[in-house]
Amino acid sequence: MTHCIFCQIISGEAPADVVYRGLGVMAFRDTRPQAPTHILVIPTRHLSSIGEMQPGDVDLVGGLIATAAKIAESEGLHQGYRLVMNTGPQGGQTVDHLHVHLLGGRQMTWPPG
Ligand code: DGP
Repeated sequence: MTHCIFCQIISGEAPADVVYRGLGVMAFRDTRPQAPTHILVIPTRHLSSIGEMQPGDVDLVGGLIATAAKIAESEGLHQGYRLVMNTGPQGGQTVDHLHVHLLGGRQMTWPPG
């Protein structure tokens, strides 16, 4: 059994509120939501972080962003939303499986914490 919680969600070993499944991409609701809509968009192939990206992964990451935009539309986030990719400990990454946070449903502030 893999120790990666997101890989466990992909395989069905761990539960999740899944909102989207596509070719090489999956999205589910965050269990610690920071906004009314908080969805994680992940690749189904394990990749630790943006820092581990290889040149051949550019399309994969582009696909995550395109998927997040599609989900934002289906979630009714017409007023806008925020995409976040925390990378490494100082970037606030706590799960070492690359993911895009899709946050929406409230006014976002800047700078982020
Ligand atoms: P980050 O801190 O950027 O690595 O984001 C990881 C997010 O993953 C964090 O917002 C909480 C969420 N999370 C952690 N464990 C689980 C889980 O088992 N299920 C779901 N749905 N989300 C999780």
